[in-house]
Amino acid sequence: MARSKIALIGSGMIGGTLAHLIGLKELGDVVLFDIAEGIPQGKGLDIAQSSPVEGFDANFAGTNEYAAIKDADVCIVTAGVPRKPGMSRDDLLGINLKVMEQVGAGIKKYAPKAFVICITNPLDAMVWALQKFSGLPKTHVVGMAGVLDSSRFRYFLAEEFKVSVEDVTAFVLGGHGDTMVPLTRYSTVAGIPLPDLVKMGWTSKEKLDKIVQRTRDGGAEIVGLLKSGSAYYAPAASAVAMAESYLRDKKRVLPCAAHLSGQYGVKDLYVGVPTVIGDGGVERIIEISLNKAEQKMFDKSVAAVTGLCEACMNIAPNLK
Ligand code: A3D
Repeated sequence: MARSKIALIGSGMIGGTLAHLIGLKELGDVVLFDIAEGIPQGKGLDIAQSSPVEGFDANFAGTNEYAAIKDADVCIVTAGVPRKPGMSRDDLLGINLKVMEQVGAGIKKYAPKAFVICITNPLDAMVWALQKFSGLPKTHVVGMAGVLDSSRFRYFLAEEFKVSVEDVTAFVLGGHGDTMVPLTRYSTVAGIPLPDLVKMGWTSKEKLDKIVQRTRDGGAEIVGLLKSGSAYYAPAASAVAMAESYLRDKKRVLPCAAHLSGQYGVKDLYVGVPTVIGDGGVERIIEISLNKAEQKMFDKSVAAVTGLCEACMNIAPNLK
């Protein structure tokens, strides 16, 4: 059976890390695409030269031509610019929207059957625009944010409770931004919900609130430390988990920015919700019931995403 073909549109910090992880996991052959000449070719060659040491088989092709992504099974999009300290994700909107138009046209022409995972920020608006520009089915265009946000939440909780990260599950809803909604009552240690752990004296409500806020600010914390660019190891690992669930039909339950057509009372918008990802793409959207406080936070998050999509339509009226 032929290996899967995975196209990485954007070969910067996340793109290069994606290529390396895909090789290590033997998920398929990789095409690294970028407008910068030499970068995708150099990264591809460098990673290929690590394969004899690590013992994995995969081809790595670097390119500046969209034709090279022809018939890709999966496209992971990181093309665009990342944040610098002091910038919000939304400050990237104008530049990255133009990039999404080019990327959407390239995917439409050469890889219309691909499962597309968008990472470019501001995520919820960019994935929405990418779906429209590419015209691919909504089940096959999805945004990576929730896996990363919940992974950050899980890591902070494991650190607080001094337990393995493996035994912590976390639930994050809403847009990828300051309005994201980490849901404590759906987050657990080995099945014990966080509010119960507070009652058991494992932590306090105040400490939990701080962890929730640190999760919301997780991206900015890394941007502040790196000073140029944003996080890339954890974002790449998160997108690879989504690609793997699709390629291996694992049907994992993963929080993703998915197209909503009435679920949670939201129409024609991409917002972070729990999904099932299998070989049909986003096969299911899981609707959980929210209490009043959670619904209020979710509504605020949806309003922020709506505002960003409206800003996109003002720049690119063909998105309407
Ligand atoms: P970076 O290392 O700058 O890589 C971006 C690459 O895109 C560069 O190599 C550029 O040359 C390339 N590029 C620019 N314009 C185009 C174009 N028109 N066509 C093809 N390639 C192009 O950034 P990065 O890899 O660190 O981050 C990539 C994106 O991911 C940024 O928008 C970040 O804000 C975003 N990001 C999102 C998350 C989420 O959780 C959603 C997390 C971290 C970063």
